[in-house]
Amino acid sequence: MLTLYDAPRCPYCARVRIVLAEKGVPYETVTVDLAARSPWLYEHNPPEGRVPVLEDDGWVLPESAVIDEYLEERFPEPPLLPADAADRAAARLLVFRFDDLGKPYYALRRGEEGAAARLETALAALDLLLETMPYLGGSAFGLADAAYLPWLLRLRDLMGVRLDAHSSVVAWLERCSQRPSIVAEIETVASLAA
Ligand SMILES: N[C@@H](CCC(=O)N[C@@H](CS)C(=O)NCC(=O)O)C(=O)O
Repeated sequence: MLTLYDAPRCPYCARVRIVLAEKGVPYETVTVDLAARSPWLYEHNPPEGRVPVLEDDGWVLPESAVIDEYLEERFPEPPLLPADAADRAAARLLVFRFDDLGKPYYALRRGEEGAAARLETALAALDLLLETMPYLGGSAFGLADAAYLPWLLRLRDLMGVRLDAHSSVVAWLERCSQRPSIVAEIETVASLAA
C-alpha cells in the first residue's frame, strides 16, 4: 500500500496527488500540519522534513518530481510521458526547469519588487510553448502538466493573478480542468481560500 504524507496547501504535494489520481492508484493519506511536523518526517526527508513524502510498503521517497517519475515507472498505465525519447526528454526538461516559474511565483508571494514582471516573463514563455502543443507534455496530458498546474491554479484562484494576457495558458488550464484529477485540485484550492 502507498501512503502519501501530504499537505493540502502544498503545490508540490499536488503534483503527486494529480499523478496518483491520473493513474487511479489507491493510497492512504497522512495529512501533515506544516507548522507541527513529526520527527518521522525530519528523519525520512532531512534536513527540512518537507512534504510530499511517499511510502511504498515501508520504503520511503521524497521529492515531488522524483516521486512522480517513480509512480510513472511503477504504474505505467496510463502513460504520463510521451512514447518518443526526444519528447520525453522535452517534458522532463520542463520539470527540471520549473524554477523559471517557481522562483518568480515565490518572489511574488514574498512581495519582492520586480517579481510580477518576472512572473509575466515566465508565463509568456509557457504561453509560447502552449501555442504549439495542447499540453506541456506534448500531445497528451502528462507529468510536465502535473508539475506546473498546481502553481497556475494558486496564481489564478488564490493570488488573483490575471492570466488573460496568456491565452494559450488559459486554454490549457480549461482543457486540463476537464480532468477529474484537476477538478479535485481546483476544489482543494477553493477550500484553502475559504
Ligand atoms: N523540492 C521539494 C519541495 C517540497 C516543499 O518545499 N514542500 C513544502 C510545502 S509546499 C514544505 O514542506 N515546506 C516546509 C519547509 O520547507 O520547512 C519537492 O519537490 O518535493
